[in-house]
Amino acid sequence: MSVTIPTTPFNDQKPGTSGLRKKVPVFTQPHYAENFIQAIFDSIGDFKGKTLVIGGDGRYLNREVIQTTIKMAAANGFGKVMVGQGGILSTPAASNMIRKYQAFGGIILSASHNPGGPNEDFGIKYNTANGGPAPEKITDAIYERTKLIDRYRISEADDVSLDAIGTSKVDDMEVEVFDPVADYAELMEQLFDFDAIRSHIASGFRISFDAMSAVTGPYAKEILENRLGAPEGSVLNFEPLEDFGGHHPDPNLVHAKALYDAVMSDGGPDFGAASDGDGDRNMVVGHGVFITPSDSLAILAANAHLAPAYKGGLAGIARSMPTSQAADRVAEKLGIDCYETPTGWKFFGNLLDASKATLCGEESFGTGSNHVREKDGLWAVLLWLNILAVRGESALEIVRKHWAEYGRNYYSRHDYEGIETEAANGLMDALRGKLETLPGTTFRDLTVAEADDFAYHDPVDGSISRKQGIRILFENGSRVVFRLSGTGTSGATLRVYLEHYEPDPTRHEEETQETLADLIAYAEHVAEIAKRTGRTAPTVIT
Ligand code: G16
Repeated sequence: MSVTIPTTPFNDQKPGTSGLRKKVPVFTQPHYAENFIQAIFDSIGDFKGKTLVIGGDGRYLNREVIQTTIKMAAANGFGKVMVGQGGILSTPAASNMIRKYQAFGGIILSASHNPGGPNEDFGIKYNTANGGPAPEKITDAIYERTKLIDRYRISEADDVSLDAIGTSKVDDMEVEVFDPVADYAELMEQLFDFDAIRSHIASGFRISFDAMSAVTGPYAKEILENRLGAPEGSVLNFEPLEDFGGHHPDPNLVHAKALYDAVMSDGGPDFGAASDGDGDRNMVVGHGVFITPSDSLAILAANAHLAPAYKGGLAGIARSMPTSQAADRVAEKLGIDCYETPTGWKFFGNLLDASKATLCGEESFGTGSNHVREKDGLWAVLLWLNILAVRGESALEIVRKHWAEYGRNYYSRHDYEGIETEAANGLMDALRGKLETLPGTTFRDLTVAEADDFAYHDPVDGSISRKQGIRILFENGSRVVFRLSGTGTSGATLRVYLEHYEPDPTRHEEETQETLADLIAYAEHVAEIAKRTGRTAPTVIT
């Protein structure tokens, strides 16, 4: 039996870069999650009798909202839901399930790399039938619906058991609880040369993978240890925990520092990697070298043909605008297109669906391909392992050779987290106001060539997305980009992206922050960060 519950709108349900992310106490307000889920169902067309995939990253509130979603799906007329066992399903695995089983769409419960727990973050995201995050026209429609919503429908059935694999019913709707790892592991076996990776590991190549007490643990255990033969203990923090052990499940140099230090230490593993809360991000570290996400995209693109799935070459590469231009150089050499999109994986969907791009990547530790429509942390690690196994060289050698061939794009992102929203908006508005006056101005050895507010014209559907970040480009090829994060849950986060291109191989071993010092000083000079935000240093440097 289902019932219709009257409700009133909340005024803060605008999806950000990747779905709706809020603190848990916001989500646990009566009707809050239900309103948003109903707004999704009201905005996605006719799904009567169709299948919905449901999963999450296991964080605090995951199980409760999964039960709510199942009951609302039944009351709204879905024919079937497929739910990851224990409520667990990584974001890339969810994308695969939607595609493989031709579901109408999916609901993913995650706040990605943000911390979890009773006072931390939670999130709800809708993915469409191609397996990718809903494009802006759908997220805009969902937001408009949240402003008017006056009722939602929900079944009064009992909770479904999420722990046993099998099928059951909620009213007329079928519920299938499935093994969240099996289909994904099978897909990875199809893409990569598991035999080559297995023998490389058997010959003594040592890897260490930090699952950060998040969703990737069961996937990494099965694939890296069980199927590829990495010794037990190669996968660290493999049990998904509701609060990620109190840590940020954010694979970067700050939050995955223990792994980084271990790989860098004398006698440390040959290769280390970490993934985030919902398994779509990756950080990769070779013994002796941290590989920036931008460099990783470029190196993977240059070597992808060494893996079975990409041996026929790439159709094109896509990167988000703030991601360094290292991949552009690879695309140029390969004679393929390189697309520059706004931040947000949803912008890659059209390019992948239209076979314009095969590999995509972002500076925010995301890399992926046309195998699903989400970025994919373990996929990136396996592509690296496949390349390392075939080339038989260390990651450090591969990186150095890549820089020697293409030049090095020194790159860093400075984040100013939790600043006042008004101050952050004021800073961006002031920058916008002076864009026209910047070309031709100089600062130390830098001369501004161009300055604009990035707008993206989607080459597939013709849509235009404006105000996607301020770019200041210098005559020597360097860049500074300013934008406000769309994934934070308190105040605003200013991101400053810094990039300097160095073609000279004798200057490829410099310290990154020193190399970027003039650009860092310019960012302060042009944006008046300290004066406007009261911050004299970034919160996080990656
Ligand atoms: C999400 C998006 C990414 C984006 C990242 C950072 O990742 O899917 O495309 O690059 O947020 O966005 P922002 O700079 O607006 O905070 P995830 O891993 O958080 O889902």
